[in-house]
Amino acid sequence: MKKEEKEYKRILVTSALPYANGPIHLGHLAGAYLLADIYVRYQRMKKRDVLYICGSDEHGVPITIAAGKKGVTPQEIVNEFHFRNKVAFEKFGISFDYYGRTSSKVHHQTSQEIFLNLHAKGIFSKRVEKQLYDEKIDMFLPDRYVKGTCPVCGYAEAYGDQCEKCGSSLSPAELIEPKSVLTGDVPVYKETMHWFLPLGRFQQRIEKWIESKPHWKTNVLGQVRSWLKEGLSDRAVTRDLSWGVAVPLEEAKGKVLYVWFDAPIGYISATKEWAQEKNDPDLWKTYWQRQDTRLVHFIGKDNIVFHCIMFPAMLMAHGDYVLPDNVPANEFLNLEGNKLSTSKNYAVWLEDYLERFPPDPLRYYLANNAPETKDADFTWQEFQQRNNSELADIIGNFINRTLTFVDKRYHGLVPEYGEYDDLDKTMLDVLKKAPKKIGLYFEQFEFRKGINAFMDVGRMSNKYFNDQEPWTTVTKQPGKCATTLNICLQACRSLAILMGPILPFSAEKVWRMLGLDGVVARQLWDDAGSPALKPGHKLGQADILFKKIEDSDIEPEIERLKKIAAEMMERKNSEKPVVQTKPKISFDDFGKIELRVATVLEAGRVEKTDKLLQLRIRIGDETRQIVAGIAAWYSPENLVGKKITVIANLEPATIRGIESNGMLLAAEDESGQLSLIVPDRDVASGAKIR
Ligand code: B3M
Ligand code: ZN
Repeated sequence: MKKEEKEYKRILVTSALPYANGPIHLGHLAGAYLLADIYVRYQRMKKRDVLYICGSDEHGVPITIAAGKKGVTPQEIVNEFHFRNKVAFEKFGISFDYYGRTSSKVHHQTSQEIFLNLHAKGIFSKRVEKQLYDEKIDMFLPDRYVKGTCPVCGYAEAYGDQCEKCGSSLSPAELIEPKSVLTGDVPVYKETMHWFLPLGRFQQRIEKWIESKPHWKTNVLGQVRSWLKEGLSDRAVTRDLSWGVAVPLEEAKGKVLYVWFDAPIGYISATKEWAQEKNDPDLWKTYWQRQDTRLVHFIGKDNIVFHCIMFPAMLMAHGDYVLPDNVPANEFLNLEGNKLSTSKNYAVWLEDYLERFPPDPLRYYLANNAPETKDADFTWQEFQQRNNSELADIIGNFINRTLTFVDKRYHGLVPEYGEYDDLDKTMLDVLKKAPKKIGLYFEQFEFRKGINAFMDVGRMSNKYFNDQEPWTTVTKQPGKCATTLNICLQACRSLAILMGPILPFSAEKVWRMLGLDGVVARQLWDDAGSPALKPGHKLGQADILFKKIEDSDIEPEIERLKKIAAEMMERKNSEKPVVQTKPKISFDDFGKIELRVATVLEAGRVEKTDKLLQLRIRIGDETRQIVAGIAAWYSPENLVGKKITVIANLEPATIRGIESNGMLLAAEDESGQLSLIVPDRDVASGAKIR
């Protein structure tokens, strides 16, 4: 939807702060960085006041896990990857104005100030919670530090926050036989105090604010509205961890701020550091505390709730801050048809890419194949094809044939133009309209359309060259030929400006080949529409703009990924349970299990999951509630009245906050098909199974 135009004096753009626990890969670029950079470069060429902020997210459990795996401290791991990622982004042309880091002093101070501001206003609620605690190392265990059996699918290696096999999001309390990842010990429950952000208190304000954003991308609005529909619950903003921003309260010694509380504040602290570098320490307030700032967060879809609900709630509670004008979140990028897996090295790392290819072909392919509204897939073959038959054959070819023709026939000088014929006028009109047409797409975050519109200018330029046949008119109608090549040179200059945000390195190269001073990045975007090359202007040296990519350049990469994908598939299959996966038990052990026939009285979906159903069942004259991971196979309405079989004497478990008092029996085969185990004759509910 179009948005009503509000007058903004400046634009503040952020990209999600990447965890400094590993290198940058294509999925990062396609998610939160490349499109943001195109947007920012375009806005700069529109001569708007735009500030582009990012930095390393250096706290949180991902960092401590990575440090633990490498046997280094969290500070050492973030130091390594903060600088590696900063350099890789720069080489790829991601033009941050400032790239900060959340382990900085300014960030810790800013986070603590904001926490104390909310605390002083009584925003937080405090609650004593029981958390899993590893007595051997005297440490509370964050969710990722607990492993156990998934209550939904029985996978023995599920984490406390998620089961990687069936995808269910879990809490440590739901795991069966939880174990500490650090010591293997069985953790105990220990009481601990935490501070909570009562998001429910901001539900109405956030709903009203979101409803004022009908122009947001549907994938973002869809996710936010489903969170709001379920009702916002309290979010813990403190953790019992040693690595992070210390909670600035006497009574909270040993606790740190939840990483998703401090990380978005990283945008603010990085802006403060930027302002300090500008020797104008208060300048950050102009961007963050003036309502005529347009704030745009570029993120991946897994960060929507934090940028559209939690961080705005914090800023609303604090007051004084602008709220995001837009959060154009991208979906995910897959790789050769499979999900990226950094742990299995099933990824294309930016540093590796840059050792073998220039940045622009990847910028072009990733931006033109971006997961703007649905997941996208990167293949090396298509990368090669986009470079060779689009960049090289359309843009590179047109510019090269124009420059070599002028070099040969006009000694490298822009020829004088004469009378314009219809084809000339059409071509000049295409150039005139291009900046507005492409610019509008970029303003609306429709980058694929904007890039296609740019390529259309290249296609029409080639067509114009062919239709005017300068290789014939050069002898038969020299005046016409001169006009044709004059207009082709104007088109080359327009293309250089229009490719500026997308292909910044190639744009500067074309600018130099045209013998022009200055840099494309400082040109006025709208100038792409006017023919500014003067007759007699001396061109620079023509050169190949886009080198063709050969099969031999990409085959090793394709083979490497194929091998890893095969290993992942092999591992997945090998996880398939053989007939006997558990130790033998005695008849007496089996006798302890109480198996009964039950009748389903009611059935319903469990909110926020697509795997779980909540059933009210009758066993004889007793009714009870159980939760079952069968939603992918059975709809609730088809279960009412059905006779099923259950384990009636299982310890109750709490699954997604719902007490489950028993477990139904179902069989799942290798193909993933699942069937309930049901009596094949009509026996009464409560019937004993023996
Ligand atoms: N560090 C990146 C992620 O979830 C996370 C973003 C923080 S933005 C404030 O992959
Ligand atoms: Zn599972």
